[in-house]
Amino acid sequence: MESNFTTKDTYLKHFSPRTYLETYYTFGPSISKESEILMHNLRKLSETFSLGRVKGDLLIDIGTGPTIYQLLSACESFKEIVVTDYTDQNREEVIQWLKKEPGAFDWSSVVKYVCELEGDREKWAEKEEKLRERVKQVLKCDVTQAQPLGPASLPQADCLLTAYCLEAACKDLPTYQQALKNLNSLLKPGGFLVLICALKSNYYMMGNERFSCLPLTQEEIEASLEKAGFMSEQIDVFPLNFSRTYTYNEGILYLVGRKLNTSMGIQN
Ligand code: U7K
Repeated sequence: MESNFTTKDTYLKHFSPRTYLETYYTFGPSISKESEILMHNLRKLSETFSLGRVKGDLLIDIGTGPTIYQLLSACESFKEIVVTDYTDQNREEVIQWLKKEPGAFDWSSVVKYVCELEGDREKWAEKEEKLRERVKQVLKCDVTQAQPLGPASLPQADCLLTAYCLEAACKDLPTYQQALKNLNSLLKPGGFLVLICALKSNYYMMGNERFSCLPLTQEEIEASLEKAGFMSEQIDVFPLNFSRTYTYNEGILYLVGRKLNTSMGIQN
């Protein structure tokens, strides 16, 4: 049977970071569904990383896309951050921001919002600098491969973060489960997984182009995580939906899990 799921090749040829950023990450004065979801995710990430429970040396962001919002709280709790994406143009977009190149996307209003959550809106420029300093590498990744980062040798991470990536990268549930197993190998036993997913989403628009998404339920995600050697510690589902012009979804899942310690008896 032929599958119409968006291929990796289509991502390389047709994914436009600019169109995507302008559609989903314009943090304007008029409140949109997209910015409500963004603010919600920023609040959850700030709870996770600033309450001090999730911290360590190395955090790897899987499928960073062209965005950095997801790292704004994490950069306070991790010494080193590695960002990764399959598409060259997404990695280039992030590098532009890291290097403060002219024409880089302006994240400052999002950074200010996070600083306000963390207690001091005025520290936004320092936070930008901190994040730029903590991102040590920008790597290619492919979650469908047994070694998602290829031959790049990194120590196992203390935390993996992944937002809206796996459901876009995986065409069916078995592929999704395998991708989680592939990611498991990048994480220390006892290490944290922070996952954000648009539930039951089957597509998202970028300009006039439709990109596929694997519709997943909370139950499918939990079962897949368990099979892949993770346990879920915190699962929140929020009844937030993207604008129907761009996407179909039924809520946003925010999950914090851990890699099981497979050596018997020892629990971190
Ligand atoms: C709704 C609303 C907005 C998908 C979920 C539904 C978005 C992120 C984005 C992206 C890969 C691979 C493709 C990554 C193929 C790693 C994800 C980076 C959005 C939604 C939804 N979704 S935005 O598409 C913007 O940048 N990704 C990969 C897909 C590249 C193979 C292999 N390994 N992505 N998704």
